[in-house]
Amino acid sequence: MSIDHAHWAQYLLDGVDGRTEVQAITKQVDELTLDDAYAIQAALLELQLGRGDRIFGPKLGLTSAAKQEQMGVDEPVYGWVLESSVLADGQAPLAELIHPRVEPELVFVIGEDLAGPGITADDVLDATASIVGGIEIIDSRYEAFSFTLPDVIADNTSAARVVIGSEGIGPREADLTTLGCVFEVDGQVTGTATGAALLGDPAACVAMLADHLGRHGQKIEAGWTVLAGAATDARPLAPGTKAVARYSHLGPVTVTGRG
Ligand code: OOG
Ligand code: MG
Repeated sequence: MSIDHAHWAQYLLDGVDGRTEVQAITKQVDELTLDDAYAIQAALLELQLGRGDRIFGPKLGLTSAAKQEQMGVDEPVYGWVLESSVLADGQAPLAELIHPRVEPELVFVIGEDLAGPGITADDVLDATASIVGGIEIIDSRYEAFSFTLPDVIADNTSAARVVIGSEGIGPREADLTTLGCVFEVDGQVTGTATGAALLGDPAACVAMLADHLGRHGQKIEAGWTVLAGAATDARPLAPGTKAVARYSHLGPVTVTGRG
């Protein structure tokens, strides 16, 4: 039976709008291919852009062993961050979210278009204006934050909110593979990693994203901001919880759960 992409996109958007968990799609259909999953994700993005939202940039997810092991999914995924999801003040509105978690992100601010296929890590550094730190607030729309690979792709890779640091560096000012991150939640270190935790090289992850978009007739556009994926596992964000990502070379980023 063929999959109704528009139907499942609306199903997931209802979960976002209603702040309610929904049952995984793969529990309700015989087969959900990765192509179907990305088609649902694209339909969901169209619904959100149709409401006047705009693309802040694409994201990678599940690019580290820490994340793949936490979620039980062993392949990277690609999704979209919307402008409306960027938090200027680091205050995460918990009343608008289901069961949010926080995770540190390496962020590429893109200066020139990157059109795949055939993009290399060097091409990514050439096209990058700056590297900054970030924290992503992910919020799977699925029950118990549990999903298979095609489910999480359809659900726009759990994207919910993001906080972007302000102090960055040029893309070749530091070796991104040894750039360090210490992630702290309420003063406790919950994870540490270097950039190499992201499939060996964060810039290579962004190259994979460019190739993925190229296969869909899209490119990474100048002016977009790209999340390369979390290098440590994600932690629950409760009222009053304060998460801090401290980076070597980059300014720190803080998120507080509000509400
Ligand atoms: C999927 C999103 C993963 C990352 O940085 O690995 C992600 C999830 O874990 O819910 O954004
Ligand atoms: Mg992430």
